[in-house]
Amino acid sequence: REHVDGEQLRERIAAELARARSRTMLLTEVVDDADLMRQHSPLMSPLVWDLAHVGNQEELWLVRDVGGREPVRCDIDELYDAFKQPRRDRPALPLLPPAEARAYLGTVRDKVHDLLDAVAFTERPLVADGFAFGMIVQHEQQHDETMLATHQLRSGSAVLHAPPPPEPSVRVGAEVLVPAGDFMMGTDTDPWALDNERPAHRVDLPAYVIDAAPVTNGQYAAFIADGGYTDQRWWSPAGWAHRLRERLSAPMHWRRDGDEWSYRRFGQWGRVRADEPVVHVCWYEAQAYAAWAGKRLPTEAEWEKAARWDPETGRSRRYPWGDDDPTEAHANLDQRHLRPAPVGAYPAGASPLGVHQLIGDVWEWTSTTFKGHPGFTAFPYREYSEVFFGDDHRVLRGGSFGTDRSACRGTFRNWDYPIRRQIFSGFRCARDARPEESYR
Ligand code: AVJ
Ligand code: FE
Repeated sequence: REHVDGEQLRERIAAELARARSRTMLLTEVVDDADLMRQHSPLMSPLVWDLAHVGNQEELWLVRDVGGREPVRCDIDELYDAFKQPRRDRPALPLLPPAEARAYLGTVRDKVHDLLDAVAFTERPLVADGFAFGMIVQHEQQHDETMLATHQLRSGSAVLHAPPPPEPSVRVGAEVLVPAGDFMMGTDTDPWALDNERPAHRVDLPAYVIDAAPVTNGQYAAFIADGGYTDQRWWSPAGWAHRLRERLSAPMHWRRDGDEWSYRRFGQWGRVRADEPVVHVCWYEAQAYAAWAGKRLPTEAEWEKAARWDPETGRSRRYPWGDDDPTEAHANLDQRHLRPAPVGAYPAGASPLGVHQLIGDVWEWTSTTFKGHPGFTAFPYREYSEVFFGDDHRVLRGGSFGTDRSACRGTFRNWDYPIRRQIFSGFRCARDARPEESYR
């Protein structure tokens, strides 16, 4: 483990906690109390549940566990336990009203600052390199992305506004060949990496070809225009059944306007832009598109090798551009723009092989079901990821415009059911390399 000076670490933690909290506040201050208490979709919690849940997790892990302090209030643990309360039932719970929830978050945060001053970053795994604090920062930021998805489902006028992302500054090719060979997947060294990203392990892959950019609205509209949604050939049996049941005919939030598609984004209708990555598609739609295009979804390992493998040194890096943390020039993250950026907008974020926009813009579906890496150990709790291992969930990679940089890196793993599309999900395609391509 890298040695980090305690004072510097304390400052970094305080800054990251503050950054997460200002986003939480923004997302919950732009609507009134009635709106915060309302359920905008049975898929989502009322925003006021996420709000107090963020404070409750911070209390459980930092105040009680790391700090060994007296509970702030144990009477609400059950209410904000995601496993005891299914999302659809949360609006009926006796939740803390917004003012009380905000006061609770403030009390917990004051205690956290108090214990942060006193904590020794010993080798105890929970506190080494400030791990528990990093986990809580990422937890709050993940709920901020969930709250942003709730905002996208909310009806009524627009309350969130952001400047548009940068325009394209380079032309991006169609595909990139990744040569055969092994690479290091996962990590042992990233101090705030979560349990499912560990341990690092070698994975050998045959040569493959991956799209240089996420599939765009223009490409996806061509699939629709070609009858992609009504041609069973492209769909898996489960995907076809789901398509019929839900009458899917376009990405979520799309509407036909004469010859064009429009799209409702955070309460405002606008034209679908052809060069922007498609978002709000489920895994079944992504899989059908890939089949129609004569390709397939990348495996999770293929995605990660494209994002991290440095052909020059053979090393795996933290990000496509290297080991440095993301800046505004690298990727569309941090809810800065509230929409995916057109392809070609982030040349500085490309990988050495020329794969663009792997980080940010849209979460990318992979063909892989969510399992532990070989040698996985749950830490610090089974309910973060281990209880979701199995065949039910597909892995998504790379983060979206709604993801914070603290909860996004080349090893970061997200997962969801293959029917879900209220998340900021898109995809890119891959295919096996043809023999004449791999021996160039
Ligand atoms: C990793 C995004 C699937 O939101 O369900 C939040 C993150 N875990 N609270 C989720 C999480 C516990 C999780 N995802
Ligand atoms: Fe949570």
